[in-house]
Amino acid sequence: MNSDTSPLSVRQRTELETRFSGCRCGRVSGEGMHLYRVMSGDDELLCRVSGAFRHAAAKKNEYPVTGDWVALRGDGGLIEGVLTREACIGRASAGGTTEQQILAANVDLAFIVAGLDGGRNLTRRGIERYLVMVRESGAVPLLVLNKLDLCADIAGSLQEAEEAAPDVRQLLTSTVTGDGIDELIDSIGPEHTAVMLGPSGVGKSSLINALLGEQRLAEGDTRQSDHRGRHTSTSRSLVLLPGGGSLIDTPGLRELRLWAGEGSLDEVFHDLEYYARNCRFRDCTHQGEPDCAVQKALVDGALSHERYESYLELRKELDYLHRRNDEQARAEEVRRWKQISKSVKRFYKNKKG
Ligand SMILES: Nc1nc2c(ncn2[C@@H]2O[C@H](COP(=O)(O)OP(=O)(O)O)[C@@H](O)[C@H]2O)c(=O)[nH]1
Ligand SMILES: [Mg+2]
Ligand SMILES: [Zn+2]
Repeated sequence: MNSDTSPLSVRQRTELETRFSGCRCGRVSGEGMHLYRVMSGDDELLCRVSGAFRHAAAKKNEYPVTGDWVALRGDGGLIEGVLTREACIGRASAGGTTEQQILAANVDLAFIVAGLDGGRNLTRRGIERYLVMVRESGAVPLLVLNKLDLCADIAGSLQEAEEAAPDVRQLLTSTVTGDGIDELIDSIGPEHTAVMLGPSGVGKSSLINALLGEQRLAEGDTRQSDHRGRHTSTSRSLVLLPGGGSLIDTPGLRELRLWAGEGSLDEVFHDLEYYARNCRFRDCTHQGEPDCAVQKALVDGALSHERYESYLELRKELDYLHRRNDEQARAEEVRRWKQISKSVKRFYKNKKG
């Protein structure tokens, strides 16, 4: 990557020059099992992480992900390190461990894509959930309402989206008619990285192909009788846009378990937070305490029950996550002390012997 035009942050550039002097810089554009596709200058390389990297990495999420800037040794092929990430999109990883799984690194802009073809492709809950994830990352969210050509009730859909994401810019698009595609392109600055988020089948890959002006990514055919979308993307990939800027495609997440702090939730539900400021208790849970201003807004009809319910649901999920994380941190602390006391004992034993 030419360091004069690359969108590396100042921090990352400094890191490259100090910690990884003599290394080449590249950007991860795809991930396999143990292989990474890395763009560096005009080259596209298949890389592995170096032995030293593997040795030093303590957690899974320290390994490269799509969008990462990496330092390559020699003529490439070996990843020596991952430059400290700027805004990352992440979720709680599936399975037993409580760890954040990074879906895309170094993103400036996040498109939350919903389908206007009715049914389950546009749900307020879905939008709110994705929005919490994006707020947590620090990237700027933008709501893309796709399949405009299939929309029966545009005004109604817009209002629903507006209620779920009151202060987020909306774009109406169709990959069939080409509506909104130019605006979508214009929203991505030449040095920006955007990511496509949203459930499977809403048209993320189709939108990227429309932006590229070619069929680069596999699109799923929802008309197929098995409905499983044989061709839908199963991995993340980063593409460069002709006019500058990069775009990361993500496969639809079957399960979006949130990884976020209270602050991100409050940001998404700032209408509710606005009322909450007038609750009698500062730690009011808005579930029956006296003088609760949120309950009052519900009774007055200023706040919809749907939104209130969805806030409670997401907060419950995040509370659970935070509790789990605390427990895990405590368990790790205990383990660490046990290890220390063991080595202290060993030390004295060896001294005696
Ligand atoms: N009618 C219509 N169909 C679309 C539009 N965008 C995508 N599709 C179709 O929706 C299906 C899923 O698209 P795809 O891009 O694979 O969705 P992804 O899973 O979000 O990447 C495919 O059959 C596309 O042809 C659109 O704007 N209008
Ligand atoms: Mg796709
Ligand atoms: Zn309250």
